[in-house]
Amino acid sequence: MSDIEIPESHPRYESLLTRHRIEVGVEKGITSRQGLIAQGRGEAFDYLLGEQTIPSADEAARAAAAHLLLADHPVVSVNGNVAALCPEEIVELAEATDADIEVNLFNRTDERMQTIVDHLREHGADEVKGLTADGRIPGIDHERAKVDADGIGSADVVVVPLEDGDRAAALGEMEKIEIVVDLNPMSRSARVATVPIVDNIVRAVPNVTGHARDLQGAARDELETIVADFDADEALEAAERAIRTGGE
Ligand code: PTJ
Repeated sequence: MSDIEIPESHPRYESLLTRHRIEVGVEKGITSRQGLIAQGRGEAFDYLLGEQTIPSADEAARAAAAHLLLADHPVVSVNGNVAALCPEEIVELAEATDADIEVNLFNRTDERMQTIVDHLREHGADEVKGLTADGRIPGIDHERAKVDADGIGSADVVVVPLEDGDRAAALGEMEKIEIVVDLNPMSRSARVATVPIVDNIVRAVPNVTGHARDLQGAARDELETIVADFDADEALEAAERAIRTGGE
């Protein structure tokens, strides 16, 4: 199954390709089997959004880029779905924003951690954090709480794509600026985010990178204005409206 060819002319080419990447991720031990279910949930929302980046998600991506450029210590968190879907794009985002990359898993095992770290290195990452696990996110149970003290533990801005609600809330309690990528605007993660990007991770990550490159030379006060002008509640409402109207 993992070596099927999907013709580019297929009307659902992008969606099928994304599914295929997740399947390969499971076969390689990168993605958890639960990751398949998570992908299915995401796809349902993506379908309702018209499988496109809606304008409010683009604004959120710009605000996310501004936050990352203003940050002292930004970190991009990577789980098994993200590693399978867009490893190169994550490396490019980290390069464009001078961010660390840290593997942080919901279903954590040492073997999966190492497989994902190696996979990201094969896709161009120099340093990947997450294996030291000498820090904790307070308020959640043991395995899911593990982070690197000099990574997510001490980050001021964290990108958490496809995060579970508990951990997103706990990271928020740590006073970190959280950029969440989640296709479900009603999910707890999207609701606790400083910047919720309601878009498919495969579109959102390169979009944030593009905005970061555009804003690279911008003055600090311009970046601060972009951040201040972004309204998370408005972005979530716009996404819910788009879902009701089929992405219009
Ligand atoms: O690799 P691990 O062990 O860290 O586990 C990762 C998963 C994703 C399995 C774990 O975090 C999990 O169970 O997540 P949930 O609670 O199912 O939440 C996943 C959220 O991501 C849901 O709200 C989905 O709508 C959303 N989602 C799924 N696929 C995508 C997505 N959002 C953006 N892009 C996607 N491709």
